[in-house]
Amino acid sequence: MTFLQQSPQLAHPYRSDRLLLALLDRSLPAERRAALDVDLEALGDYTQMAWQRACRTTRRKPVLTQWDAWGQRVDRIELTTSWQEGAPLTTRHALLAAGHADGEHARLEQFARVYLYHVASEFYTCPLAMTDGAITALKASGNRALIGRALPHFLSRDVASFWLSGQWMTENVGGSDVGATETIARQDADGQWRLHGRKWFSSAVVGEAALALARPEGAADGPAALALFYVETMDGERRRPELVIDRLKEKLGTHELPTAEIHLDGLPAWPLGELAHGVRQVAPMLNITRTWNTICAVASMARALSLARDYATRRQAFGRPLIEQPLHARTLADLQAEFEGAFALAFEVAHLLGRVEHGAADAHEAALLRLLTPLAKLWTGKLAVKLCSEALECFGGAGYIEDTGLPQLLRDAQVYALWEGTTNVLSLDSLRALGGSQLTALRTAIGHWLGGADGRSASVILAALDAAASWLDRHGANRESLEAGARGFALTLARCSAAALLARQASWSAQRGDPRPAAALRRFIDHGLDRLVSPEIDDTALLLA
Ligand code: MFK
Repeated sequence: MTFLQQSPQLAHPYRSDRLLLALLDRSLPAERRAALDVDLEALGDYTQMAWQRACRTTRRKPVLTQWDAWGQRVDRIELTTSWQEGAPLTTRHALLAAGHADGEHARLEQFARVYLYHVASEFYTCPLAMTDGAITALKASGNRALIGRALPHFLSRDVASFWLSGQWMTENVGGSDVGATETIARQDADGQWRLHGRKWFSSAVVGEAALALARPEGAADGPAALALFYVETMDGERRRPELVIDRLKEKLGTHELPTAEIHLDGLPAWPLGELAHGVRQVAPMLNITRTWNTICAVASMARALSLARDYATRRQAFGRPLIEQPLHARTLADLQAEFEGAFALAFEVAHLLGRVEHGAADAHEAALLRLLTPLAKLWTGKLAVKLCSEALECFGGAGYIEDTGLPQLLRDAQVYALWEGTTNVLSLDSLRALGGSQLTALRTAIGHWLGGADGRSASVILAALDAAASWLDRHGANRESLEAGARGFALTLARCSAAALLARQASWSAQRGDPRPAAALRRFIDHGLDRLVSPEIDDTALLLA
């Protein structure tokens, strides 16, 4: 053999990430910035080690053993190496506790950790997200007994006392339509609530606790009659017999994540609050897990681009490295610009979340957070699939070969658009977040972010925002039209927000001699901001056979 391909090398995920470094330098007070460095360095080291290890080893999946050799039901799940490392590593580096520390920067500091750790974690971030959501929903419930019982475990920095929580909503009939939940909550002779039913997707079945939706026996149909319950899954060292794992799912991606179908056969449960309006009570959890989804989508994009960029410097074709070939360089730069927009929006949501939770937010910022959370989730979920697909193409045939580790990036990216609400469910949630009001909070924020922007960028962004506002005026009164165009509307708002945030970063970086964010902004704007569609009333007719 005369020629061998060089494999891509993963640059240090923290030290080489200019976007993350600039974000933290711009946003954090000096002493908090310095204190954070130790954890981010360590997580970057771990992530780089995990990539090198994954390149040397055959990928594994979790294995469920339902019965032991003597006929006992055991429902034991053997986890992959990264999952076994999850609890010690994440308690040591406070992936959950940091988000609930003091100060408006707590969430930013937490999600910087999540961003660095996510891909290496093999989606151990999924149960972490659920646990973070459970912490937030429990706090919002004000249920002091449950808060006192569960939060010291969920927030523990000591692996010996750490618990994970699941979120059990999805059912056979349910899916996105959570109101169709069939699980029943029944009180036994001692007044103890017990859950009976089947949960169809449980992504954190290895956890010690969960929040679950169920219909109190005798309650009416529909979502408003559901209640939210807290459950524990373990009885000392063994799983409670009222929780049965039916099987692990075979999924397109996230293979290391043991997603299970489970049966609840009288599992003891405690209501978080009133025995109704469970969706309203679980909503704080949804918004937290959607933020994790956003940050993790951006982390997958960062990984795909980092490898594609590195490979472009190594791979020689037609007499020169790919990076020197104009069309390849343009392809990568186009991806980079989209990624920079997604990064800016994702971390703005993280920062805003911390500001709102700590009472540091201005009047418009709570409404802004409510709107940007679904917008960021739906846009980054879709973009991750597109970007990972393009990034794989940058490797030619090698991007399609399983043991390069590259196809997994695309398979895993597909999940960001699905879980925690599909793109369409999130588009409709954006309308719910507006609640019939105009775009006042977003307009205020964008005006603020454009403070130092160049005139051309500012006018293009404001024109796209005006177009979205006019679209809303035109269709707001007709629910059918509004819903039919909700995705285009949401994507336009997401792109306008991202562009304005890029403009803010561009002016900060230009003052420090870095012209790259301004170049990313120009290119992002050139890709277009307006994704509005005119709703067609004959959509259904077109689809009929
Ligand atoms: C590594 C990355 C980390 C991520 C890991 C993820 C693992 C994922 C595994 C899963 O995917 S778990 C399942 C995820 N399932 C969903 O996300 C459900 C998707 N469906 C929806 O979001 C529906 O829109 C919804 C269930 C909320 C519709 O329910 P309803 O009851 O028909 O909605 P309705 O009546 O509009 O809202 C009920 C209340 O909740 C209202 O408040 P009020 O009662 O006070 O009027 C709403 O305002 C409120 N609400 C709904 N969504 C909200 C919200 N409040 C705040 N934020 C929201 N997002």
